[in-house]
Amino acid sequence: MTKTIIVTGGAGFIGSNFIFYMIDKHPDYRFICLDKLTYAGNLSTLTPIMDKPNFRFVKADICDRTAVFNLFEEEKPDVVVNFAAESHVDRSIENPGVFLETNIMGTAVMMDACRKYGIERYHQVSTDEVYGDLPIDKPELLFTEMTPIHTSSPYSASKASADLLVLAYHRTFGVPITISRCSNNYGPYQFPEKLIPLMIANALNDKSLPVYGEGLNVRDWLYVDDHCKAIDLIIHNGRVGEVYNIGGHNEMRNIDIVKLICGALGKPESLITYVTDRKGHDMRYAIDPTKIHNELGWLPETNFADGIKLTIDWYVNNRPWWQEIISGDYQYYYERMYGNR
Ligand code: NAD
Ligand code: TDX
Repeated sequence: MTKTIIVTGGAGFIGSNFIFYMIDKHPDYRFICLDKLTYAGNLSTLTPIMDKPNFRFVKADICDRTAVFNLFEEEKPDVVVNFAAESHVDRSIENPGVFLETNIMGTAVMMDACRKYGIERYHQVSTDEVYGDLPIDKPELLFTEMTPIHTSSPYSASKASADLLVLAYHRTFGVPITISRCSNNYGPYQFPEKLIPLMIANALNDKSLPVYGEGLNVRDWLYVDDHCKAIDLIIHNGRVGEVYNIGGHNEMRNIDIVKLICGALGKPESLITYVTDRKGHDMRYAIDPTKIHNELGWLPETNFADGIKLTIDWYVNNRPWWQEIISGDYQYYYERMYGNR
């Protein structure tokens, strides 16, 4: 049966990949992308689908109650997938306010709209960072859905707050929700402030590669399409009220990723510069995806060797996409963040 799906934050990294994946997989569905187009949103990313009859782009802020309610009234969505967020930990350390506004208050507005107009499913895209971090020397420890919330940064605290609010709206008002908590994503269209695209862009420009601390922090990397497939499964078959962890058992140290990028691009490792560590830097993330595997049959399909090659090739072949970004306001961000580090 056909559905109308509102995707918030669909002009960003994962949201745009999700829309591409879904519009291909469910050509009979209607998709509405609601995005404020912050520094992280890029309308040009959506050019290939902009003229499709089953796609509509709406520039709006999820905190704007009137705009969100009007859109619900007009479109009567069956499903909402909320990707819209401030997503970069370093920016949340510099300026927490907008994280609280968008990630918490914006989610509250989305929940109120679902409550008022009714919804078949509201899906909240959350993160493994809500669980805090794990020690490096206990590799057997993984985040499960039962791991207590224990946040480190204003970003993760805001995402955890949103999760709690979503669960509260389910329990108190019966809003049919699901939540997914995914590990670090990588792939095409990721804003070059995040580790992998930043290192690729800098290496291609023969700029120094700023590794925080000693580069020993571990992240559990997942190719973005695998995340999109998991969300598709959850919104169709996931149990209402449930949280699903998403991750592919692919733990890597930051320094090893940066060296791999140097090798793949034929750049010298002497570009690597160790810089002052991130405040409150989480040591290790690692997801236990048993629940989503057992209940929904999800397994990651892209291994890291293939995924990182696809990603590096994409950045090599799509220079205008990221060069335009790094020639604008991004320069001021880069100077503030890395200038005296
Ligand atoms: P992103 O920063 O690339 O994109 C965020 C998008 O949201 C942008 O298009 C931006 O314009 C939009 N947006 C921001 N504030 C808005 C507002 N107030 N109203 C409407 N739109 C707004 O982020 P991403 O990396 O694609 O992450 C998407 C979601 O997935 C986030 O909720 C994030 O917390 C979560 N997540 C990300 C990762 C990751 O590795 N990137 C991992 C797990 C979870
Ligand atoms: O210049 C850098 N140097 C560096 O050493 C940058 C940008 C990052 N790092 C380190 C910090 C982290 O240990 O690399 C690791 C990854 O950093 P990010 O790409 O900023 O990601 P992270 O902080 O792990 O958060 C990401 O994963 C969870 C996303 O940005 C979040 O939105 C998601 O929720």
